[in-house]
Amino acid sequence: MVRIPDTRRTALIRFSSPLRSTRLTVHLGAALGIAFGVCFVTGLLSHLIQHPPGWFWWPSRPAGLYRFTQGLHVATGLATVPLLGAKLWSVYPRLFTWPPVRGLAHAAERLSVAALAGAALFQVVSGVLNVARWYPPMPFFFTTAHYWVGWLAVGALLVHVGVQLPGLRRAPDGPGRRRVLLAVAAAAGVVTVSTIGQTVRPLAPVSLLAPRRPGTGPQGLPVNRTAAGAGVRDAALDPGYRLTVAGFGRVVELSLADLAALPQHTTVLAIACVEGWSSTGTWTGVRLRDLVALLGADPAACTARVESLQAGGRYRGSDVATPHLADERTLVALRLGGEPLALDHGYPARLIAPNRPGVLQTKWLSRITVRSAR
Ligand SMILES: Nc1nc2c(c(=O)[nH]1)N[C@H]1C(S)=C(S)[C@@H](COP(=O)(O)O)O[C@H]1N2
Ligand SMILES: [Mo]
Repeated sequence: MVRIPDTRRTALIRFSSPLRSTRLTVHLGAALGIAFGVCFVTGLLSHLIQHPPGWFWWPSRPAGLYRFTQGLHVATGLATVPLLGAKLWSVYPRLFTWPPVRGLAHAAERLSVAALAGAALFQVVSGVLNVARWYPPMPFFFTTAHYWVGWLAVGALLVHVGVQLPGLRRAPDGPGRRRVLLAVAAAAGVVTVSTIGQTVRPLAPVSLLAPRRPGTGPQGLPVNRTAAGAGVRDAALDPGYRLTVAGFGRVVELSLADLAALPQHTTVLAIACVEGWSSTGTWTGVRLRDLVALLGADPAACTARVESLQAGGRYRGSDVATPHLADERTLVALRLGGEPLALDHGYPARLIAPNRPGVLQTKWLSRITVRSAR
């Protein structure tokens, strides 16, 4: 590895502004590393919950855990915006050092920095676009790209830290480090306070930058995809509607009146969207495990696939793992806030389960297929 002597390093970094110093860069890097680490782990968790490999197990309690981890994912991701900007500002003069490459090790180092900066920018920009649900600038499938570039960023980050750490033990300081760090911390604070209201209710009024707020929308809950958007209006309003529950060689067809005649339960649970917003509702309906029991099956030994009236689309169905299927708070909800579900919230019936991403809370249910777990 090529070591630049401290004096030269200082000279290179100082470039034009006296505020730049290696120690500032190190401190920004540490803050960025923590935010990035939390963002990566919570993002990985969200991915595993949505695409569970065989070894993965996710409980149904505590009910609000996913709401917390995904809120943290989006909040730490957004906090990296000012941190990343300041960090790039603090080192950008180095991009113009001459000669641009001093040997193989230096070339590898510069390449890893380019990969890191590129990946970090991609994650922040694509994440913000997804929160804003503005997809035209992303000609790829957001979830897959965001997931794999996350791994790329973490890999490049580890290389970067490994390369830089040995030379930073006595990083030279600059005069304005504290002021710059305070300014960056303040900027990160403003970003957090102005967006976290999308999931922390008391801060909703100052949530100027959050595209969605809890408490807005029909029945006081934001809508992710409308019935018209999903193309289910006619099927959902059809008086001949039946919910099919099938498995273990049996098929049960339930009308809305049949469902309403089964024991009703009420539970307070949040929709926690992967996009970072969340909102709490009071749901009433039939326990999923009671429907499974209609088939003569033991809910504690089953999983289920729930499907929507929606004909196509990635989110028309979801899998319910055993902990959620057996949980007494998991409902096929018919009512929200004491009234029949609004059409846009999944009328006539939707799934609502504790500790699950919003994307798995399938609306406009048409069929539940129950299988033995294993
Ligand atoms: N059938 C169906 N169900 C769905 C979706 C969908 O697109 N189709 N979107 C999901 C997503 S991403 C979220 S966040 C929640 C939002 O529920 P709400 O619109 O009632 O707030 O519904 C989920 N259920
Ligand atoms: Mo969502």
